[in-house]
Amino acid sequence: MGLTVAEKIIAKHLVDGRLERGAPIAIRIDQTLTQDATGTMAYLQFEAMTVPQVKTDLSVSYVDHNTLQNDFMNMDDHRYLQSVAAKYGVKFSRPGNGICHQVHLERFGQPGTTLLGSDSHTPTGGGLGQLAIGAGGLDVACAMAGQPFYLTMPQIVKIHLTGHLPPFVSAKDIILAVLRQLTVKGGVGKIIEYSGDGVRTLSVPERATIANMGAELGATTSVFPSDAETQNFLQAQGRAADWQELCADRDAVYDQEFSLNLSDLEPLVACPHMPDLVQKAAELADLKVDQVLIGSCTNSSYKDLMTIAYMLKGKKIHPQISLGIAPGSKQVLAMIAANGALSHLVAAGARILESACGFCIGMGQAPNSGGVSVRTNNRNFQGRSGTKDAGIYLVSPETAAATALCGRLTDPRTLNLAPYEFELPRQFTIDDSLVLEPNPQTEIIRGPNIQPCPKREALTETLAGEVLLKIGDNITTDDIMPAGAKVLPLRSNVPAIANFVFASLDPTFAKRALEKKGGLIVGGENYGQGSSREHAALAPMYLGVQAVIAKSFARIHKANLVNFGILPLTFTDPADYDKITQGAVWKITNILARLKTNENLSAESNGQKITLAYDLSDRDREILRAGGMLNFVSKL
Ligand code: MIC
Ligand code: SF4
Repeated sequence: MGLTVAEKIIAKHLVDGRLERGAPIAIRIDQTLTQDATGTMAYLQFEAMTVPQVKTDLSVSYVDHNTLQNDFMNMDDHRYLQSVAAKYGVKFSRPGNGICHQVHLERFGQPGTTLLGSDSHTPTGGGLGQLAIGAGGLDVACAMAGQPFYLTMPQIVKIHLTGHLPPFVSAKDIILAVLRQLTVKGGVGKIIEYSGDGVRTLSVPERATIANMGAELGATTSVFPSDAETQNFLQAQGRAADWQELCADRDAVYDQEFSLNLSDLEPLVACPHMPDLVQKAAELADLKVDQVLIGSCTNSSYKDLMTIAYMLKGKKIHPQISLGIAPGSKQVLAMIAANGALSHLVAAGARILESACGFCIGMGQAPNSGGVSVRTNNRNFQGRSGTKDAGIYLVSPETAAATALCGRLTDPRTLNLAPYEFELPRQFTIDDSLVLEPNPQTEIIRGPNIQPCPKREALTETLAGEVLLKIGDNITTDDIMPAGAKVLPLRSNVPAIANFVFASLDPTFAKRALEKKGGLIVGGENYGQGSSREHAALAPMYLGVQAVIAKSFARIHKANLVNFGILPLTFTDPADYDKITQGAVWKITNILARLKTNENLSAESNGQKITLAYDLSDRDREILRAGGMLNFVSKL
């Protein structure tokens, strides 16, 4: 039986388990990436492991999320990250060098290798044929310490692409079409693999856009084959030696198959407040828009910026629109500056923003109240932009540029422009001077904002806790642990950031949890979707949360809950969700014994009884019994 691309990479890296769907496996990790918002904790945890140097082939620490530097805290984090990277053998991509996923694709990703990143959009590397997976910071710290990454062997879904994109229809429209079909939970427990003649028509940055937003499907990762197009890209990045061919065998077996004819696609829009609420741009033509933002790890490549420069050249943006553009990397910015494309953007009226995550994570550019903001990034969760009642519409760069010109949401095909013929440069501008090489002699610098990672006690046999919060389906990690300019500077200070847990859903949560000395959270389907931020588990742990009972969980968040010793439990009968009311006290008994034998748990409140399940590997259950990963590894 033949193998898929993902199976080939996993087979080569398998250190434990069998290549069987649903089986627990462990894979060797070749490369890691971290970013500043998750990185400080990851390196504090790595330091606690007392490993002298990272054991991966390559580890890179990026600073891209928080570059506002409102006060000392932010720059303190940068200093800590720079010094800890140097000491332990990690390359350091300085602020200004660009967004981690864009830079990693350009300068470091390699077909056929594994990449583990403390950011949910790490799968961007799938555009190069790399098996790139997002995880919590602690899992990445373990990978840097030389441990394998443990996961459940995902199902593999094939999306067969045929045809070619019509003019002004873009890679973003492909992934929006996939999201419309599969929804934000359609990818949970799955790897999405792209194949077919249509793949050949897509450049690596376009493939990366699609793989990037596979995160919004909840997928473990997405992966493209590595072909002649991949070779061209790597060659143009001066990295011809990093290329290897990689494609699925003809008789590879998939768990699900879909096909998509690119020639039939049209410009699409994800409407507020979920990336899968997809409509045709043409259907929203009456929507008046206040702001357009182009950038983020989804759509800030050289191709994206050249395309919008072509569309805006010689024109002025609509007077009602504020247009912000953040090129994804220093390389992109340097190239559009050198070839004059930047001047077209500036002349059209764009505000040029730093090459960083910026608006995508609510670090500036919050829309006006009740505003309509059309953006090229990947998440439009309510409030993430910094303005709770704003509506965020996710689109391609082409649709964004057309909208900036017209002031209303505009299908770019209606501008009747001649098609833009993009050609991949034969040689990208290469200047890695903002990537610092390690130096083990470096002394680590810790400002007052750098606080140690808290631990918890080992699990007890019985747990009794009040239901502190009962919430519905698709709760995101942005709901659990908001980001934005106020909260992000506290990522290295868990006691301080814990005050903001569930702040936008229930501002009293943190206070109540502390007063009650912890308790339980009850959620619906797909609890914890979105970002990989482990603070969405770590901060609740600090507040004493002992278990989350939900209808189902998103992959990365579930792993983070286990890492921090919080039980991720599910209902055996979904109707039991209705039996639990906020404020009630539930008691769960025989926990240690049942986790050991992998049996369901019984919970009881005022004479009512329910049975709770969990889907955890032997190792996960041991980690929970120990009270989390840090206790678990210290016992090894
Ligand atoms: C995001 O897009 O939500 C982030 C910010 O990049 C996060 C990481 C974080 O919260 O630090 C992610 O996607 O993992
Ligand atoms: Fe940064 Fe946004 Fe990408 Fe997250 S999704 S890595 S915040 S650009």
